[in-house]
Amino acid sequence: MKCGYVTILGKPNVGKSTLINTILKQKVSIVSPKPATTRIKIIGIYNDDRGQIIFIDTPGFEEGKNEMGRFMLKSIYSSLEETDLILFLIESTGWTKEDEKILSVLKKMEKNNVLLGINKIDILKFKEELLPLIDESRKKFNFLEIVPFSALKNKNLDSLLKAIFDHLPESERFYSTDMVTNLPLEYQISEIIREKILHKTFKEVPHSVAVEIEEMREGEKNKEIFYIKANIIVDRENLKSIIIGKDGKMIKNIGKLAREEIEFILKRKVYLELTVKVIEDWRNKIDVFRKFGYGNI
Ligand SMILES: Nc1nc2c(ncn2[C@@H]2O[C@H](COP(=O)(O)OP(=O)(O)OP(=O)(O)O)[C@@H](O)[C@H]2O)c(=O)[nH]1
Ligand SMILES: [Mg+2]
Repeated sequence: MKCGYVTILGKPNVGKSTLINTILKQKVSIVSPKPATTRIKIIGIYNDDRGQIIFIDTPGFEEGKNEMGRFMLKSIYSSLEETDLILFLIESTGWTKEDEKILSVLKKMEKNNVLLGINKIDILKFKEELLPLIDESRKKFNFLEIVPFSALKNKNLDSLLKAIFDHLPESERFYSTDMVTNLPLEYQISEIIREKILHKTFKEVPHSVAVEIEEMREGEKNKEIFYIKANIIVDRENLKSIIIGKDGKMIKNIGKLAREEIEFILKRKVYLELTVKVIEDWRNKIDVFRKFGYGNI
């Protein structure tokens, strides 16, 4: 039996979280078309007859622009030290400067346990374009293997899983087979709310938002209903009105989408109360973003 840790590494938006969700057939990590969606290390556990893979989804690798960003980067480095395998992702459209930068870090760390995943092959018009890219990649670094796939369209993920199992150590499973993620329920719920906000906002707004669960309990009168009170935190006063929207339309819409998904996970009716709060420059306040669950290494 094989078992071990696989850290997924790559620039923002390359499809790390999508890959984990597709393999686990469950949303453990939120996804959005905006870069820098993931903020913490998220663990997703995959099991089959061959053994167990513990995937670690990391935030997109980029220079920390604020305290939170620097903490995110630190947490990526610590995963790279501890993991059995590194799955480095690039896009099928070719190597970018950002990819090269990540590769230089792997070289500097003298890593010899790196698989290269080429994601988003569905956007290629001609599949022949892959061969030169694979050749070019092989010349750049001593990857254990190079596997092209599409995380979104679930293409060639069998080959990826095979490559991972081939290179994992022999071991019994670390986690019981019914465990899919390490995320506490409270954090899963706050991430679902944040995901809906990410899909509805633009430019700097998505990055400025955090979600904090203030209260989570059974309804007082009606025990069937689960009551959740959450605060949407923004880092500037003028973003408050964007989140609330004209006549409160935006926040209502975010609340409805989030509630439906939370009800699906909890398998019960939910009453979700959302409030918008301003905490000036929260991404530079360590004790604040730690409280939201970010920056825990
Ligand atoms: N066409 C296509 N799009 C994909 C594929 N995989 C992911 N995407 C899209 O790419 C965008 C980013 O996906 P994420 O999974 O959030 O990317 P990430 O690497 O986790 O991003 P960060 O958390 O910001 O670092 C989303 O819009 C996905 O739907 C793929 O195989 N094909
Ligand atoms: Mg992500």
